[in-house]
Amino acid sequence: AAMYSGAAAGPPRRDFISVTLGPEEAVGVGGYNNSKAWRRRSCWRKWKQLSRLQRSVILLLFAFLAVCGVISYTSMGEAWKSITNKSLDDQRTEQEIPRLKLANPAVLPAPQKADANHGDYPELSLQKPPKLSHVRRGPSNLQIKAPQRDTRVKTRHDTMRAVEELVQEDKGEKTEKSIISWRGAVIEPDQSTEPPSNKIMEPEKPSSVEAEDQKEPVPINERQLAVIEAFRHAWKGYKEFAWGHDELKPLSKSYSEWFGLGLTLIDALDTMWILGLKEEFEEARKWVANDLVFDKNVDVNLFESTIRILGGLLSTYHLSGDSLFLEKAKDIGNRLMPAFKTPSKIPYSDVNIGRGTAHPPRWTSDSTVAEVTSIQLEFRELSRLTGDEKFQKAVDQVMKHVHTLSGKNDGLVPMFINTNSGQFTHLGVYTLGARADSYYEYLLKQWIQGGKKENELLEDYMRAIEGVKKHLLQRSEPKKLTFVGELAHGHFSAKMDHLVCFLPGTLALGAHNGLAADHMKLAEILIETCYQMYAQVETGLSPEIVHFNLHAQKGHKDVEVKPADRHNLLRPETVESLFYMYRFTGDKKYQDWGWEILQNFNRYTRVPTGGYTSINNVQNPSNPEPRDKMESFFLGETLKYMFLLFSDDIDLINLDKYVFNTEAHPLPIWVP
Ligand code: DMJ
Repeated sequence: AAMYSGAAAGPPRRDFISVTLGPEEAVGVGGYNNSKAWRRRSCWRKWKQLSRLQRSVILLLFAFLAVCGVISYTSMGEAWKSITNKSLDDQRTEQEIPRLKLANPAVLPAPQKADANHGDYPELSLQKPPKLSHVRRGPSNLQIKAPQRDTRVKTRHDTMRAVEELVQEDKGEKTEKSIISWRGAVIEPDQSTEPPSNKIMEPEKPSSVEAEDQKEPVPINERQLAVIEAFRHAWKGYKEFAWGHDELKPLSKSYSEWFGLGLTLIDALDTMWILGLKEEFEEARKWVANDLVFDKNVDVNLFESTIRILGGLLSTYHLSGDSLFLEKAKDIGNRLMPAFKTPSKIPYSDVNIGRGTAHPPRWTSDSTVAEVTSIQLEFRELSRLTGDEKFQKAVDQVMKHVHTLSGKNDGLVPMFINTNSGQFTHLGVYTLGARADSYYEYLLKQWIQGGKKENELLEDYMRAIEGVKKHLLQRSEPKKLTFVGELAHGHFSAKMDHLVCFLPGTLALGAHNGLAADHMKLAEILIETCYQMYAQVETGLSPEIVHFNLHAQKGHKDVEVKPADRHNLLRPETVESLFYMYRFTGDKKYQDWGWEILQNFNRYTRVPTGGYTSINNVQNPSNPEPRDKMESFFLGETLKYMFLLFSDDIDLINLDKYVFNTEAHPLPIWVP
């Protein structure tokens, strides 16, 4: 090695400083004497041989290097100090957050608590942004266009920033306003302070119209392809044997009518859009344009036609931007309005959409609580889109009224409500299953839809989940599965409808939106139970209702099935919850469970000539007893949630922009 010095004056002259090489380098250079004395002597001799100038340069150089060393030592010290302080801050934050939680403990009742398998749910998760590492940040290859540019993709940077903000809050910089709590709920400040706004704004454009740049396509994976194949097979049967009718009867190659409004076709529109089935979508659109007529002397169920038809049309309008669907939505929305002309303003269950008359079922003046409280997302959105406030007013009034009613049990509602008196009837029976289920779902979802401002909805939701924990949770034997039972006049029943399996997904959605972290924990243990309702049954398909064993008995599983309950209607709830769980945790086991379920649908419910059928006996793999009916929600919900579950693209219906109605039709979250 040599160092060139050009510092000397006069004619250029090369001065060399020789550097003694270490042993390895010196090997092979010639004779080799590496004794200490020799090295010392040789160095000294060389130093002496240098000119004065050379010596001065070298000394100067050493002095310069020494100064640099001192400076860099001081600045590294500062940096080190700040790193150390930061990590202390971090530790402090971690310790203070649990303290915040302790102020509002939301603990599962003792028997359900702390299943070791599930570990600790990270404390920060109660307000932390979703885990996004598993999801593709790439765009979708579909035409779904996100409504808001700024929030479309959450980057790691965003995640870090959110955590930092949390730390800031925790340090007291936002002090009093930073967090409000409601019996275990911890809510982000901006979600909680403003009063609800009932004002209908200017008519809105569909979310897809406010489109942004085309995104790069995200490739569809094998499992998604299998869903597309299943959908096509189902559609083939519908198209050949039931086109334009409500439901396919795949075995008899015919159809059944419920409302006579092409229910399956409308329910499936947005699924086709999401799956990218353009041809099928176009063909169905033609039918909507030319053949869908609501001016018919026919009684329809308010709830069913709202969630399937109105919801389906609205979401298809948003995804496609095609005003045909909005026109049709307005038409059906207007025709359903007579249902609200009751003494109590609690709507009747049935409406004649041609005549404009409404009535309760023949045998009673009661309506079902779930039905009158699960039409809000759709009517509210219709008001927002049309600028006509009557739709929203009608359904908000129902919620406000139910909010004030007595007869609840720690937030749990009875199953019936009288359209004359406006009071709950048949008091004392509480379930999260049929007739009450989507009341709970829509409390949370309306709160999300409206921008997390309507505190009464949130209060009712939080109170209800506390009620579930207090009255309805139990653990089964032998696997100690936590399940949601029912309460009838003070007596606990270990019965759980498959319908209840919407709950893990809803709880996870709430936790994702900043609610109590223990909701996520409960979601995790409940989805395991819902999965077991499939896995413990001979066909791997869940029955409509199960009873859980509360006591260990030799040879008995957790799940018992009564002969009257062993049918499967191709329902979506478990797959729906699996989708939410996968989106929020990235845990692949949820995809695997969904995959098993899809395979079992293919094994036991697929009809070779086209379509899928509900079955009567999930316990008999050699003869599951086909029922000869394909429910519209199989295409509207079950296959859609399957497809989304298998996708790693969070922008394929981004859950920070859309909220699914109870029939899996995504509607936009309102942005101020
Ligand atoms: C669907 O119509 C909706 O999901 C509703 O909320 C419950 N029943 C069916 C699916 O099971």
